Amino acid sequence: MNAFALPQIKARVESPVASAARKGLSTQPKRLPPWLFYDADGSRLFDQITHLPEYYLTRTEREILAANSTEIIAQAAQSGGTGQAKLLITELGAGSADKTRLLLKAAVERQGQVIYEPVDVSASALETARTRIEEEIPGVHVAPRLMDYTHGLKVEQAGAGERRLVLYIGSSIGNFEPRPAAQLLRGVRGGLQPGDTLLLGVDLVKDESTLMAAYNDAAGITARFNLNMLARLNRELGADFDLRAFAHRAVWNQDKSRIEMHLESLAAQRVRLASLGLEVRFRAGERIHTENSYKYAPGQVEALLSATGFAPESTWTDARGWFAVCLGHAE
Ligand code: AVJ
Repeated sequence: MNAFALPQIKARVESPVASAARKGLSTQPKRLPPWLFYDADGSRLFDQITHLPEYYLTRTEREILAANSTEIIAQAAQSGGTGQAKLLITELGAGSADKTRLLLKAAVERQGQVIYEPVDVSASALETARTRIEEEIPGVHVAPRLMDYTHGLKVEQAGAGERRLVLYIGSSIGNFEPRPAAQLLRGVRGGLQPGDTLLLGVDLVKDESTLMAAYNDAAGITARFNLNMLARLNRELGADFDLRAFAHRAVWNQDKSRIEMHLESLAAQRVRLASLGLEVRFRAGERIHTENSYKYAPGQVEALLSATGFAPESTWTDARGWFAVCLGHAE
């Protein structure tokens, strides 16, 4: 093996962005995965979405957590039988800090000190979460974990007298089709001990006009968020997508109980992705499927938990029944 071989080999390994684009734009129908939304610009746009009047998800879940955080923390600490445990709080994704803060405060009130482990593939998101949380909530020690939780959760076992509470809130599970969603939760269960708990936040089925408005906001921020995926490929892969030649489409798929987001080509066109050496053709009206956002029917989140090794304990919802947060313990 000569010393010059290694850099060459490395250069041939495609980045996750490059291989997602190559794969997704070479298949029919075309698709790009939703994690591609979240570069720095996309994360900023998503944050703006959470403040939109039409986007009820974030503020509804926050309202549920604000009203019930003490009870949620108490149930998690006592779950699966007698005894009082100290909670160790793990969050899948580092992005929902604002809502997490409500639960961390309740945990600090109950037990004084709390270890909080945000798990994310983005080092910068973890760093932001660490500084923000440690500054704002005395008593919380942040222990970031840089990893991809979609293929199983590898965490240390909670110590004696301790229990882990895993947070998977914000309707993040909504991006996954039923089978991968169950696989993901089974992978989480695999990292837990009986008595550990999972708090899962899901968006619920509601009238179509409310759902549609949340993904077709009047200010056009969701459109920019969707189109940013193409802008990102332009920036990172030297692609030449003309953003004016694609349009944001969000539709309600009643059969599958999901909002789908697509990018629709407004003309027949060819796009070059320079660093992939790839040219992609589009027909007029052809779509790239960028996201699914599943909406759960009452009882479905409990069924999903039961099917993946968790016994559902309690479900909290808002007055309109728009969003649900469900606690289950590992069996
Ligand atoms: C972050 C996956 C919960 O599905 O509502 C917001 C992402 N997409 N607007 C969602 C999103 C369009 C969001 N999740």
